[in-house]
Amino acid sequence: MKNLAPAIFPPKGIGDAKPSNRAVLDWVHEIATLTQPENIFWCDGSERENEFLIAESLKQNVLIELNQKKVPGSYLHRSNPNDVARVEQFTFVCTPTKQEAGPTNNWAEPREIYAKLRELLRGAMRGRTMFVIPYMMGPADSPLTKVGFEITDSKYVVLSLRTMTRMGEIALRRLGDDPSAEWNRGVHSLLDVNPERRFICHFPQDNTIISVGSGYGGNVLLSKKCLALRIGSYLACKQGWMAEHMLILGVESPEGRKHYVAAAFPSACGKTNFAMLIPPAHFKGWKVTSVGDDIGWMRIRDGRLYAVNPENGYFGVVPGTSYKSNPNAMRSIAHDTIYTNVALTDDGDVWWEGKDGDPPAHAIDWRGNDWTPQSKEKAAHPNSRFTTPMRNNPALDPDVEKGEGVPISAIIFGGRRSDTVPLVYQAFDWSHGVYLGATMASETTAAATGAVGRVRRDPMAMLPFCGYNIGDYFQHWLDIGKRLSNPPLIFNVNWFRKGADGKFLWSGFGENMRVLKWIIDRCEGSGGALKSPIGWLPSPHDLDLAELDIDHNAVDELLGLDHEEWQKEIAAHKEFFDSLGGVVSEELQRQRDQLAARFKP
Ligand code: OXD
Ligand code: MN
Repeated sequence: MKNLAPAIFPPKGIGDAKPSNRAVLDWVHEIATLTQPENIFWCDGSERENEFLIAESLKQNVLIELNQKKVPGSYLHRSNPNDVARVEQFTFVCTPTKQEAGPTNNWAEPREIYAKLRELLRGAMRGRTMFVIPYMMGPADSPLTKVGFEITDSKYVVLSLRTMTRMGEIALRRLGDDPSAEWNRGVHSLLDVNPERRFICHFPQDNTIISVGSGYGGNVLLSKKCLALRIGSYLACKQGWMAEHMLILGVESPEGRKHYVAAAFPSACGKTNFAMLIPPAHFKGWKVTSVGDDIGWMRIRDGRLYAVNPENGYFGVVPGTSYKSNPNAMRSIAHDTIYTNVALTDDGDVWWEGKDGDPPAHAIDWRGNDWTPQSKEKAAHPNSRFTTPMRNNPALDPDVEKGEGVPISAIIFGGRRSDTVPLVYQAFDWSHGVYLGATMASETTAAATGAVGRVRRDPMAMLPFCGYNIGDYFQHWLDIGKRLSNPPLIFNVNWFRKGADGKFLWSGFGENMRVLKWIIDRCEGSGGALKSPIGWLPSPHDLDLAELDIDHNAVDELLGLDHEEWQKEIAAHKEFFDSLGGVVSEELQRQRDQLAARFKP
């Protein structure tokens, strides 16, 4: 087997930040005995450690140095071409009974899969360094904050977690020495990066994750999808809070009135773009700030939902990112960024499809091959990524570190739908809003392996991330609503509706401010709307469309309801609920019956 991650031997003072918590030490000892690494590297998250690991990664070709004048502090990583996206088919929720994992998760019996993983991990780190990474998810003083440890044999993981989490000493301090304290155990090994030995396994009852055989971020940065969403959602249900696949943004009016909004869109549907939206010139004085671009943890306080972003950085989709589509993302990734699977230009810069300017005459593509604009292959992989600190974002919200979180006025659901679903509408109440979330659907993207462009139901954008029975998850949403005296209003948006010519009807990006403004108006009780069978719909004059180049027919189409399409949609909702095998509560079934009844003359 090719040695994918040869051991490194750090100088004194690096790699020796051994934690003092007995439970952690015992666990590390157990994993080291099993995997037999050459040495153990105890990460402290310091600058010195980071510099050392970057230097070693450059030597071992884990990173390629970019032109430091063009993209200071930035590097390129190429993952194995067989390993470029999340692998939902190899992702498991391992609960004592299949019923606890529910109908939407792959399930494995814990004892059997532990035994299988143990065999795969036996001796897997021979000749390699085992890194032990302490990290914290959430602001330092938040009651929602969780501590995790990731053991890994990948330097790319260490360097990425340093950006994506609050890593090192800060996490050790938060954990303390109590051996019974709650913390997540994450074990990752590249093994031989073979799809046949690739498993991403979650053990919610043990607060444990084991990921083998992959080096791709979504499968191996265990803080993110694995802890903050799959294990997080399980803990949230047990402990009475919410872990959601949501961006969080702040919107401030020229008069200084501020609202926070959380929005759940499936992977690669524009969460990062929406979180970093820059209002068009017409909205002079309006400000949008980002709290988070992917994950929101929310808890109840004074009858309202308050949210924190558990993450510390962005792991965003690169292709299509430009100064036109997302200037704040471009500024964020202009320095101190790890790029994965983008193209390398001859002058050491990075390039991807959709970047501003002309394509380079020659580049090295994401696989390491020569590329020219005439090449049939894409230069950057469609799911190529940037890993960048949230501090790089010029529009970072000032309250991002606030432990109590930010109060949420509205929750938005959305997906990629060419037809049927209008640009925006509002649920009648919380339960109806839960129904909107539970039945949302989207055309699939390159963020996961498999067919692209197929409409699939993706409840609350959590289909691949809900770590327990989806029926219990829906019920948790309904129960949370009952505890809120001042619940957020719930909306559904669709930026992706197409006209008969197959072209998008809505220009999206910054212009989404117009939709956001209507949402904020509704939160303030001032926005107009018409009652429709699916919820409150704006009429064209309820949206501020001034100075927007769009014709009336397109607006009518964007806001229109086609009854025939909706009959199909309602049938698809029924089919989806039926496919879940009886786990959907009567309350949501009733919502569907009421929706169908509202379409009857
Ligand atoms: C992501 C995803 O990487 O949702 O955020 O796939
Ligand atoms: Mn995501």
